[in-house]
Amino acid sequence: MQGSTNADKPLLQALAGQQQTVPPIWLMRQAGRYLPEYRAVRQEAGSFLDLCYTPAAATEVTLQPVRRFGMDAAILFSDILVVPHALGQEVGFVEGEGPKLAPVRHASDLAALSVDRLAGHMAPVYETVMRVAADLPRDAALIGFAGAPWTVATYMVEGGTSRTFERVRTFALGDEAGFGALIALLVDATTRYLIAQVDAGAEALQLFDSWAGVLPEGQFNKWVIAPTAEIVRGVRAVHPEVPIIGFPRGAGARYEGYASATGVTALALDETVSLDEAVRLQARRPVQGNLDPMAVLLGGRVMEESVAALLEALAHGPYVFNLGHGINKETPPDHVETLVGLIRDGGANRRG
Ligand code: 1CP
Repeated sequence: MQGSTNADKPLLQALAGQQQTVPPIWLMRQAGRYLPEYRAVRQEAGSFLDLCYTPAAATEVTLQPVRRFGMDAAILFSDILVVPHALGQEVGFVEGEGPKLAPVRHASDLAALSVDRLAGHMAPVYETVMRVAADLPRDAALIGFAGAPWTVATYMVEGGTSRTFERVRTFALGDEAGFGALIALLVDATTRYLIAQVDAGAEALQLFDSWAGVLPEGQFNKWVIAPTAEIVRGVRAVHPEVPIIGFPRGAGARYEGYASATGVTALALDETVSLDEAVRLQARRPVQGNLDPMAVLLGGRVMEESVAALLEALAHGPYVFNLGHGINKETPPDHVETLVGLIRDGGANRRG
């Protein structure tokens, strides 16, 4: 787009399987409330969803962490819940309470949802992708994303964040055909949405399956692995080269099976994955992660030692530095600045 190539972009090189002297770094939720400049734009924009659908404002907050910290990637500023919103579900974000959705509880509720509205609804999001792609420094990559069907379905069925997941779990267990129809709708919408993000300029994709860890084996195969595999196939049919990072948070011992069965390019590891296991997973594909977000919140020696251990274990193979989950909103921005310095200085020391 600006005459830059993968060779200029450490993130894309790492996702292509190349080990880097200094691993590329970005952080999940790197744009957000811990940054004062984000809070200022957020206040101007009105609601959180208005911010997601206003290209100038969304472009600005997408670029803020790249500007402030020199991150190796920008991640599109949006949310996983814009997909159910585009399908016709009522979605709102209540200050201090999180997302609230008019819940889908039965197969019959699906009649109100349609993928036909997706392209029009997402036009401002694709406009944001184009603007960010045009404004990004040439060595930084643009990551597009979506929620994976299981995780998006948890919000659609529970009507918001859940601790127990009893409604979505009993729907999935008790009416496999009905719940399967919801998942199929999400597979279709998510595949189209990701393809369009790449068309608009996204250079890598991440699928967030934040609640993958709550499912028992058979259900994990049905509602996490199979739909993700279908999305990966669908996106690759149109964009065979685009790297796809899978994040089945909490998958534990099932990370390897998830990676081999879905064909994702790289694995994002949550902070519960041990370094030994991370090294084993890295033997077969690039990995990303998995610093405990609490170590960055706390900063100081705990953060330094955790970073050193991660670099020692993972910087000898294809590796993208990141957290195991989103950054905590109370994190002081200067801890993030120190963190980026630790990665880059650590890499520089290893060079010599
Ligand atoms: O007040 C605000 O400004 C809203 C806070 C906020 C932000 C900054 C929400 C509400 N979403 C986002 C942005 C967001 N969400 C991004 C943007 C890019 C970036 O990373 O910088 C991304 C990738 C997401 C993804 C997302 N949204 C996930 C998957 C990752 C994860 O954290 O597990 C999930 C589960 C959501 C749902 C969501 N959005 C927002 C809230 C409060 C929640 C609920 C979280 C929960 O249930 O615990």
